Amino acid sequence: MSTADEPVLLVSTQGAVRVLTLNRPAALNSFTAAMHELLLPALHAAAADATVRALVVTGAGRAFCAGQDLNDPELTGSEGDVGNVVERRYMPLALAIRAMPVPVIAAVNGVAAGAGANFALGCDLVIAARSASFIQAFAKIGLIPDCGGTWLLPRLLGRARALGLALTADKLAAEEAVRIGLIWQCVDDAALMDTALALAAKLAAMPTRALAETRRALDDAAGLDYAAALALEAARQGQLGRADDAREGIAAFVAKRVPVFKDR
Ligand code: T3D
Repeated sequence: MSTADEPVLLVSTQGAVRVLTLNRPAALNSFTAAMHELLLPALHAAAADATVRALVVTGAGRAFCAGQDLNDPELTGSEGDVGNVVERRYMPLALAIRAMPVPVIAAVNGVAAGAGANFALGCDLVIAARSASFIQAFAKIGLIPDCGGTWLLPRLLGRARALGLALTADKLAAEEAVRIGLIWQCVDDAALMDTALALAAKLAAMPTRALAETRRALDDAAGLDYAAALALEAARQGQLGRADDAREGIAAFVAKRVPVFKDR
């Protein structure tokens, strides 16, 4: 249970895994200016810390995140300008997640709505509790999907399902989200954090730089034709092949020992 004195973002570390917990449970962890002021620096800090090799984001209480706090003075005040909030808050947030040098797991513990849904979907792997759900809530309040939704949804689902979710703003249950390919995995509620942390620990022991380069290559290849994507693979593989982790991975395989990866 959080108190008024608790920070709206909790930061903890378990071995090589950094965990960021959105912590405004009474308002379903919706984003405020104060939360953004902590979240982006926390992402930058994790990115800059060489001891961090995987990141988990989750929410406190019964929700993951209900998107923008629609009561926040930054939005409702005289300076309130939705486009400006999106540009100053959600663009840097979405870009920071996509540029993390370590794999990012969203452990979606409950409802993820609006920018909260797309914040999760922008992560590398999304694991949801069985009771969780995803809502592109924007159309209900006269807005379009943001925090990367217009880019992510059609790529994850195809145009028909992307538009279906965005136009209806209907709730999508976690199991259905797995079935249609929106997220990676759905587990029993009680198993969510253990599953997410075990996966994060597994990824943390893997060649971090190659994992981040895999994300980057997939994203970059999405805008290329086949031949250009093959050329990009060759160029990036060339760089990784000269790095210590690839030498270590190959040497460990040949010597039949467990590799120790250090690149980041
Ligand atoms: O605006 C910009 O800057 C542009 C950026 C936009 C990005 C966006 O994210 S736009 C979309 C914003 N989000 C929403 O529209 C979702 C609004 N919330 C809901 O539709 C529902 O709360 C949920 C479907 C997520 C959950 O429903 P339910 O029935 O489980 O919970 P509830 O009773 O509606 O909410 C519980 C409390 O959380 C309630 O407060 P109360 O009555 O107990 O004092 C509710 O007002 C509060 N809450 C939920 N979502 C928000 C919120 N308070 C502020 N902002 C919210 N987004």
